[in-house]
Amino acid sequence: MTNQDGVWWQTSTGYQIYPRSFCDSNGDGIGDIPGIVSKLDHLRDLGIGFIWLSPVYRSPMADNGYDISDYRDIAPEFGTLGDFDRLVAEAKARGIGIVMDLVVNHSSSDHAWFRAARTSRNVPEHDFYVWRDPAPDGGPPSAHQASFGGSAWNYVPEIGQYYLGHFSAAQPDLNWQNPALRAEIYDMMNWWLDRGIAGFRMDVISLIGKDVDAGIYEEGPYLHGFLQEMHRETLAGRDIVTIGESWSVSRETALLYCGRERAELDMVFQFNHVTAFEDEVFGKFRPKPFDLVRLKTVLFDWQETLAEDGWNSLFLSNHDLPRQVSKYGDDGPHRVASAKMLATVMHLMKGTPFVYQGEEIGMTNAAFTRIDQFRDIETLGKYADQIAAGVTPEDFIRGANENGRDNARTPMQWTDADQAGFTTGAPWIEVNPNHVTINVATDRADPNGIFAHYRRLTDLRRNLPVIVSGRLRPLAKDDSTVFAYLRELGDTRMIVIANFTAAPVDFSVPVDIRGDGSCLIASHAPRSSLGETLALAPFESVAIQLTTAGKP
Ligand code: TEU
Ligand code: CA
Repeated sequence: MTNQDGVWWQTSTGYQIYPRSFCDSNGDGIGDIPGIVSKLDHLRDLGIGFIWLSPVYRSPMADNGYDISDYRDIAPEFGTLGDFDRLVAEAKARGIGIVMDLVVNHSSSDHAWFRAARTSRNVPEHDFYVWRDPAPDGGPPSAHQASFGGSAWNYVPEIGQYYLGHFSAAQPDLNWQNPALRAEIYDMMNWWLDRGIAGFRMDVISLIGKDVDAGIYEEGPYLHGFLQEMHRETLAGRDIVTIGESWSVSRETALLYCGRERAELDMVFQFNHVTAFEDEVFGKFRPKPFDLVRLKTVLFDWQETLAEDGWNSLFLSNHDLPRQVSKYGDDGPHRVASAKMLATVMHLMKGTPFVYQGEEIGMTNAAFTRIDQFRDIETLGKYADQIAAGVTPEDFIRGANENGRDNARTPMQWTDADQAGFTTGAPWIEVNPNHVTINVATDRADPNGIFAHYRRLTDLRRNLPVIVSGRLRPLAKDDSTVFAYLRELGDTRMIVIANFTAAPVDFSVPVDIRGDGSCLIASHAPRSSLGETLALAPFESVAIQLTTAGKP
């Protein structure tokens, strides 16, 4: 298969659902699978091809499902296996596949395997996890810190050993060195694939090849061997899509995961454009100022890396990241224009775009003022660590409001009614008060709304091969106000130009893209020709297909 084949996951747009916050069907304040089924027409209208469903497996929900206690069952608060099968069938009837989240770097500490593993060194499940003896002084075997705060090593007095919880104590790492464990996972994957799902998004997959004793966690020496084995045992020969999440993948290693001849994954979720703006010491809770040239450099470099082989995923938001219109655009007076602009520049690059729930109506960050409003295990764990290190609560909350994960997790805003039409009960996390103006019903009623713009983008992708397969050439790389590029396939040339700022900009149009054409999509008045300069309104974006290009 080559990149030019235009397979379904290359011509489609993905949509991520965070089930807890999407739609509650029974008034318990928690989104659920019947709620998702009731909103499938909204997604069909948006024109997406598949849903990436964040975890719905049985879980004590320490990390909202990224801590699985039974890989072959659905969390009761989300529904039943029957509800899940109905979701797959109802989505399929609307041309939408269901991509499940596969969380196999770790399980929940409530999983039956772990409950057995911690009772004795002599049960087979013991070796399904990563155990080490105490250091000579009785303390943890290494200084490794958990992502969500505290030591990554947790002592179990009954057996006198520590287990590894790279994320938290509630998420013990699975021992991929054990072949019986790997066989259990492949069997489970086949069980879901045989139910008719469209693929997997693989949570922190770059961690499974770790060498703990060497202190190597990310992209360890066993990673690609395991992924190739997984491919042979489960993925090969199936018409599915696989996306591996990795916070460490670089341009140097990307093709090891998704190179066509590798038989591993179809694409990766990479975060180089996100980590570029994190503080080296304090991380995401003390973000660096935004810099458009830096953002473009990262994104354009990835376009180049995966131009001939592999495949890009295109996203600015997900359930771990702030709302994109708040982070990269303007969530005040220019909210609508900037939401459209961000969508345009992301969706028209080469790769598969992912829309995070609520992005299609320009949902914004939460603005919490008290730590008790936050729910996220990462935010609460880091709060404890950073307060202990002398950070003030006010400073911490400022950082959490800017970059914390709860921003993406406030309930989906369906209507202007109480609780935004998300629930008839008390939501598990507060609804953003701006739902009275920002909601699906209001936006969809507006022919110039954000939803209409996204719908146009999904439609263009399905119908214009230059968007799927064209080469990308960056334009005005060093311009700190405009995001612009050219896509080319045969004789077809498409230009995307976007003002990334809240001020008007006069863009000097490069000579070889001046000419006439037709407007494919525009945030403001349609434009169909490019002269010497293009006067762009704040956050204005446009895509033009040139017909007389190169004749200035
Ligand atoms: O995220 C991986 C991950 O590393 C994030 O926790 C990330 O570091 C953090 O948001 C940025 O500070 C995946 C899931 O997407 C996330 O929701 C889970 O909590 C995590 O794995 C553990 O399963
Ligand atoms: Ca519910």
